[in-house]
Amino acid sequence: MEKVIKTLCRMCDDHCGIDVTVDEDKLISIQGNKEHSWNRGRVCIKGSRGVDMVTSEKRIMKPLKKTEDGFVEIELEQALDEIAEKMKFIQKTYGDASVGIWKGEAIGFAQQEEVARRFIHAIGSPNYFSNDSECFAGRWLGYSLVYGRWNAQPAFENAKTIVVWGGNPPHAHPNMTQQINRAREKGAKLVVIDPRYSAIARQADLFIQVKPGSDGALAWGVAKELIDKGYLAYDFIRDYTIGFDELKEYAQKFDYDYVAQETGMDAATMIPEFAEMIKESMSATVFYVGNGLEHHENGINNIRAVANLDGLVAAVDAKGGNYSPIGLPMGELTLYHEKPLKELHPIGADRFPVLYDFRQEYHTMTLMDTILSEKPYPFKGLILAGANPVLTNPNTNKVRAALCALDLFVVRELFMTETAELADYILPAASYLERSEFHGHGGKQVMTLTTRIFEPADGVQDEYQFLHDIAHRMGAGAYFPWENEDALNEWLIKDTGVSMETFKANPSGYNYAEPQYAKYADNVAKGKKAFDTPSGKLEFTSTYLKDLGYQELAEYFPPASNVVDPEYPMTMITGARKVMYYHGRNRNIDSLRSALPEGEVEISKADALKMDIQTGDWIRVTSKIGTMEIKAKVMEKIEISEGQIQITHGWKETNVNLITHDDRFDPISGFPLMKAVQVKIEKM
Ligand SMILES: Nc1nc2c(c(=O)[nH]1)N[C@H]1C(S)=C(S)[C@@H](COP(=O)(O)OP(=O)(O)OC[C@H]3O[C@@H](n4cnc5c(=O)[nH]c(N)nc54)[C@H](O)[C@@H]3O)O[C@H]1N2
Ligand SMILES: Nc1nc2c(c(=O)[nH]1)N[C@H]1C(S)=C(S)[C@@H](COP(=O)(O)OP(=O)(O)OC[C@H]3O[C@@H](n4cnc5c(=O)[nH]c(N)nc54)[C@H](O)[C@@H]3O)O[C@H]1N2
Ligand code: SF4
Ligand SMILES: [Mo]
Repeated sequence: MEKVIKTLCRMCDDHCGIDVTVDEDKLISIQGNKEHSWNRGRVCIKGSRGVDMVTSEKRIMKPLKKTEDGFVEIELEQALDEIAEKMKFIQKTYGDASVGIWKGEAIGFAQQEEVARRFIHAIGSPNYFSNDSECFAGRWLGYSLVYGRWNAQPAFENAKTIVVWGGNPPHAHPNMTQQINRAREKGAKLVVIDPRYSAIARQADLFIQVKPGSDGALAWGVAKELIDKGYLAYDFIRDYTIGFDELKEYAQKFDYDYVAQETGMDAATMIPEFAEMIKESMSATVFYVGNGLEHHENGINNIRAVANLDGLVAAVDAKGGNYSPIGLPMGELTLYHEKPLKELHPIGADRFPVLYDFRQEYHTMTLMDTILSEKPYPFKGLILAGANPVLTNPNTNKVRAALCALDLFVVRELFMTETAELADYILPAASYLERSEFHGHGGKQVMTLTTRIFEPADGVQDEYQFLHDIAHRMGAGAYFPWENEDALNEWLIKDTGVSMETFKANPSGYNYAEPQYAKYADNVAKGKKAFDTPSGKLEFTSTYLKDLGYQELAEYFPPASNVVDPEYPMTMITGARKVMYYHGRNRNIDSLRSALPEGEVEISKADALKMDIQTGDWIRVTSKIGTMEIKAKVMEKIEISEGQIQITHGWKETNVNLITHDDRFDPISGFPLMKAVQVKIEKM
């Protein structure tokens, strides 16, 4: 008897509503849930292929322990006992902080992230790591430094001008593309800023092709234009911002000539055109920043410079601007209020203090150095879940060396990966259809509880159960009083005013609140700060940053790649998403792999002609970090500019992170240089 069960897709972090058809305990198919307000029945190519992932014969279903003869299967109880014993031994020998936990993109955020933080803190270590050392936290920091800790969500559907700045939603966020399309049907204009003529760029009313890492110059040029033309939200600026005079003065440097020189664009034509569009929409302008701005040595200031534009036109908490959704008061799982963290000496909190202040997490690149150098203290034990840093962190050779140097390396996975191969123990993880957790949906005030459609097989555990079992074995059980994930979920919603029955009755999402705009004005009316910044205002200038030795204004520093290095004359972008893959994932799903069977370097026709390169030729790419080899794909049109190449990460055979930088960072966020890497290329 077939039946359809509603839950959320987790083949990416977009959480589309899905209808899962099962026959007894057999998974038959996955389709879009038409009733879910987020995706309205659509799923992408990965979503439906979730069937192949969950039922894959390649899945690891028993705990594995590394021995001299390779990996052998062991019982779960033995694995848990041994891991807990070794963790205790390491802490006793080298200190409490010598162990850590690392949560990857696949586990997700919210409760899964908080459980991981809680665990490591409960056993006395502050060392929590995640993919956020190179993802999203850069954008969040950039915005939060301007607006205060602020969850900026693009309200595309009500926008009149949409600016996609360094993102490519058709590949990376299919639902955003739908939202953008719906706004455009109502007349919204689309501006895309990207070095590549990407899928979204092809749909733009105005496409601005910039050199990688030069976005700050464009943002300041736009600020100058808005100021010169008087296209400003004067009342908002007067009442709710600080630093406008300084901003106005600094912007003067960004005339058309300077912006053209830095970005390579036709600034004299395009900046006025861009500003006219903004004038038509003002607070209904969405400036949406993607991952393209984060992986740079000047990333945060560039993002701050874009966030400043929100302030100039009051596209802040606005219908059609960047909106900060009202949250549900879920139970707080982290222990920061109970146990002071700084006293536990998190690795290098002094190196990137802003990252630490805002995120209470540390930096995976520094972790590699710490493991190898044992400075400032030995770090010997790591639990890693839902990540594959051998493919996804910069400088693969160092990542491998560091992970191999650990005394205890535990990986929680569905599959044998390049990272799992280095582990002492591999523990089989529950897939998204075998666990139950809460997820919110972008700027919508909708929360969905996912359905555990299948019980995890013997030996397979969800993340909570595993950490619960280890914590209890290590004497930290008091922090994990909830017997299982369901009990935890009950606790999480206890103060929300929404019952479990309500969530279960609404598997297509429970809409707990209506949007509320301009909350900063309400805050003032209630005698509170308008924004959660030191000044209480939106900060064009930050004394917090100044006091830490950074620039008070979002000053622009040209990327190193803007000056051609004769030894490494090309600029490499990495990581442009492909819809069928997710970082290192899905290469083992034949139905997805057939669409793009191998990695490739995208190169302009002009460069290919100069070097006599044709599609399919092998190319050697070298940076100061290392060398890799990969086949060429010659781009026919303006997809990529002369002097630039693009390589998507996530390929085992052609791993671009062999040559990305773990030694060059944005100084505020610590994000690595992965999108304006200076390289040379040779035909092999
Ligand atoms: N299918 C698929 N979807 C994904 C992912 C995946 O791996 N696969 N990953 C998910 C994750 S974790 C993330 S963080 C998001 C990322 O989401 P997006 O940021 O939308 O991802 P990308 O497709 O890489 O788009 C980045 C764009 O920035 C451009 N770019 C590169 N450098 C610069 C620059 O200096 N300036 C400007 N203006 N643009 C630049 C690139 O050419 C590219 O088109 O995607 C998520 N969605
Ligand atoms: N050069 C370059 N490198 C990049 C980027 C770039 O743009 N350029 N982008 C970076 C970004 S933005 C990010 S977010 C990171 C992401 O990098 P990671 O955090 O390493 O994420 P994934 O590669 O998606 O790794 C997820 C792993 O989790 C496993 N997995 C899948 N489902 C589950 C599950 O339910 N439970 C468990 N326990 N495991 C599961 C998968 O099999 C996979 O091996 O990559 C970064 N790396
Ligand atoms: S965008 Fe695709 S992979 Fe991501 S949640 Fe939706 S259907 Fe799943
Ligand atoms: Mo990411």
